[in-house]
Amino acid sequence: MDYFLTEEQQMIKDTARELSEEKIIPKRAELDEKNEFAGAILKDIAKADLFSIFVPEEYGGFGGGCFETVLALEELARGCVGVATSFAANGLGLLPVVIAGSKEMKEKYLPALAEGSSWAAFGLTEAGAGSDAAGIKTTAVLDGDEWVLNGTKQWITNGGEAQIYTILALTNPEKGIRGASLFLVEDGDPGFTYGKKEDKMGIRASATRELIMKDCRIPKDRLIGKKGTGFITVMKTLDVSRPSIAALAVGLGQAALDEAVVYAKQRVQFDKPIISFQAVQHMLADMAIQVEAARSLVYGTARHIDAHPKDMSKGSSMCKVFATDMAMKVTTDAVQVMGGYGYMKEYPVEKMMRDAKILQIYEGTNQIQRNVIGQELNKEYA
Ligand code: COS
Repeated sequence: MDYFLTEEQQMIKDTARELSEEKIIPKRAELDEKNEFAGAILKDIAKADLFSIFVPEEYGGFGGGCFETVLALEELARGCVGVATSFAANGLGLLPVVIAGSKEMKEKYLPALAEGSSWAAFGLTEAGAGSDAAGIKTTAVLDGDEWVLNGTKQWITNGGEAQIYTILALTNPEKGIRGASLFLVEDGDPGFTYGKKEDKMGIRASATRELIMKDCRIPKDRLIGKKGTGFITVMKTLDVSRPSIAALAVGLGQAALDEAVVYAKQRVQFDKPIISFQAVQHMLADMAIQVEAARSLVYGTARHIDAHPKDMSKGSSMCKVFATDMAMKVTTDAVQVMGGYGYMKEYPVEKMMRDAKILQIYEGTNQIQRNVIGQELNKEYA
C-alpha cells in the first residue's frame, strides 16, 4: 500500500529498516536469551541520527513529528520489540521536557538527547499506581533551593541506563493528583538509585528497573512546567506517545506475517507446500488484513496528531488498542501456522509472541484505553 511518504519520511523508514536488518536481527535471539540490554545497538541508532526525530528543530532535532516517529519505530520493531521499546521509551521520557519544560531546560538537555549521547526514561508507575496513575505516593518537598524527592517508581524502561528521568511526584498531597508536579532527575543525583533489573517474559533486550528516591535532592529549577500541572503534562505525554506503541505492534505483526508466509511456502505436507491449503491461506489472509488495517489507522492517527495536537486522546487510544490486540493475534497465529517449529526457540515467532503481550499492557492497558475512548464518546454525544 502506498502511503505517499515524502522523500525524507521514506529515508527515515529505510534507515530504520537497514538498522533492523544489519544490527538488530543478527543479535536479537542472543539478547533475548541473555536478558541483555541492547546498549550497543542504541549507539548504532544514535549514529544513524534517529534519536533526533523526538526533538524540535530549534534544539538540534529533526522536528519531533509523531508520523516520522511511528515510521522509525515500526521498522525497528520489525527487528526486535525489546530494542525498539528502549528507543521509544527515550522519546516518552523526554516528551514532558518538550511539552512543558522552560527554554533553559530545553537548551540544556534536548541537544544531547537529539544526538543520542544522552538517553531518557519516564517515571510514572509505582507499585500501587499503574492503571490508577493518580494513586502515586512519591512526594517532593521544597527545602531552600532544592527539591527533596521520596518514593519508588516501578517497571521503568531504560532504568539504570538513561541519564535523565522525568518523575511525577506529589508537591501538594492534600490536593491529590491536582497537586502533582513533574521533575527532571539526573543519573548520579544524591539519593537516587536503581533496583534490580527485572526478568521479563518478553522485550528482554530492554532494561526495566525500579527508580528509588531516598531524600533525593535536586536543584529547584528541575521542576518541569508549573507546580501542580504534572498530571496534565503526563496525560498529554501519553496522548502523543501511545501511537508509538501502536507502531511497535505494526512492525511486530508484519515481522510475524513475513515469517509465517515464508515458512508456509516451503513447508511440505501431504506432498504440497502448506500455503496451497485453503485453511492456511485464510489464516495468512486474515493476518495480512489485520496488519494493513492497523498500519492505516496508526499512520492516519499520527498524521492527525501532527496536524491537530490538541485533539488526540481518542485517536491515540484507538490505535493503541487496535494495533496491539492485532499484534497479539497475528503473532499467535504465526506460531499456529508454523506448528511445532513455531513453538521452538530456533524460530523467531516464539519470541515475537512473548514480545507481543506487553504491548497490550504497558503505557496504559487496553482496558484503560477503552475507558478513555468511552469517556470521549460520552463527551462528544452530550
Ligand atoms: N489531556 C489533558 N488533560 C487530561 C487528559 C488528557 N489526555 N486526561 C485527563 N486529563 C485531566 C482531566 O481533565 C483532569 O483535570 P481537572 O482536574 O482539571 O479536571 C485530570 O487530568 C484528571 O483526569 P481524570 O479525573 O479523568 O483522571 P483519572 O484519575 O480518572 O484517570 C485515566 C484517568 C484512567 C485516563 C488515567 O489514570 C490513565 O491514563 N491511566 C493509565 C495510566 C498509564 O498509562 N499507566 C501506565 C504508565 S506506563 S508509561
